[in-house]
Amino acid sequence: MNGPIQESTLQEMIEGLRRFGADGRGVTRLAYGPAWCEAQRWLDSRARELGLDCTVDPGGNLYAHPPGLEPAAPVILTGSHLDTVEQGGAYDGAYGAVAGILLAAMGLGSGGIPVVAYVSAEEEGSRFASAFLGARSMLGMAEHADLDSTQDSAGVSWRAALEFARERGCASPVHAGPRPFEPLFRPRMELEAHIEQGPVLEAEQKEIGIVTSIIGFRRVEIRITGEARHAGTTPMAMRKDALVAAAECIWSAEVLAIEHGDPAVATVGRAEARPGAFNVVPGECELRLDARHSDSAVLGTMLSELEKRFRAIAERRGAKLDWKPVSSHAPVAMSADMITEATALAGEMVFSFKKMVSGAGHDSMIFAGQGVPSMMVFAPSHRGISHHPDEFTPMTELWEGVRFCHALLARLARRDAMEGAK
Ligand code: HGY
Ligand code: MN
Ligand code: MN
Repeated sequence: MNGPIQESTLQEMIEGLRRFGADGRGVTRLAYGPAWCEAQRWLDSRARELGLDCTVDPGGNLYAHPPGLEPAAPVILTGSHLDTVEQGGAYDGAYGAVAGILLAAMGLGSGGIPVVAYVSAEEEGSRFASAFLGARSMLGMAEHADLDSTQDSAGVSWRAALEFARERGCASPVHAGPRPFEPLFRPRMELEAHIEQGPVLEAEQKEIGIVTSIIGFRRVEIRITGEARHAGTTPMAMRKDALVAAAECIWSAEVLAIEHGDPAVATVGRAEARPGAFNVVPGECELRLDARHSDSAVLGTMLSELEKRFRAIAERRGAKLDWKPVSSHAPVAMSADMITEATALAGEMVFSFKKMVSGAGHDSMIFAGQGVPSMMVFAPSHRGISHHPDEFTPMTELWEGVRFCHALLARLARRDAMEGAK
């Protein structure tokens, strides 16, 4: 690729990436699947055209780095995730992954601590409910047993999915040592460019968001078991209808979140009733619950209250309830130092900005949770739409975010060099 990296480069790569998993409406690119593999190989080749070397790790994460960079070198990591939700948009994850590659390329030859781009394998939990498999494997946070116990809804294990990716050059062999993954680089800091996925920046006409903390969330799989019976001959008073019990649970989750007030949210994103016939009272219903709050203690209270209310509803209706937590991530603060530098820089570059809490989870929360100074820079989302095919941000606004991150990385590298010289 020749010529300077500019807005058209970003546009060409964002629009090129969206083809992988495009399903006529939105983008569905599930971790380690065929579209995901093709997308990762395409990004690898584009990064090499920009003068970077690329390495894949055993977790299927792609790194784009200065040629000849020693593994375990201290670096600044910048990037985001490659996977999407089902029927998602073209910017969630993709923007930060492409921006990371451009930022690493723009940093070539600038001296100081190297900037390394990461494209994490999986963040959403769309295929593997436990979520953040990418960032967790980047940081060595997994046991060999997890590779078999972590399975998708078709019963395909993480290990088998990695094998599929490895056969396509998208992952390296799992380590034989005590842990399957070891960090490839030592991140001294982590920076993630991402779309806001909410309406605030556009409504307040701010160019960027400086993320101060990321909300905590819990996810639970719930199974309600009643009695499947004939829909015509079973009197209402003699039913144990699992779907009606589920409906009351779903409503009680909304009531509880409203009782707590913002930023509390609770969502049941999926309800699957069986057998699903017109003329059979549903005997079973599975729910997927996601609840969030910026305060860890309140989040814990919300979850125990939800479990209590759900169990009371099932009991009153003569149904059985199984409650299976599948992921739990505490709220995390972003690096105060990085926020200070970003705020000062925004003033100097005359960027309109807003400091804000992220209501969405991100890879950065895994880095921050492991003590890596981390921060995020948001670009606005048009009408706050995300996790939807209509997700959109004008390219000029995405490019402004890259321009800001480029200046911020240079500032952080200088600061790192000065601290190193002390
Ligand atoms: O679910 C989330 O908050 C993120 O988009 N994975
Ligand atoms: Mn995301
Ligand atoms: Mn997302």
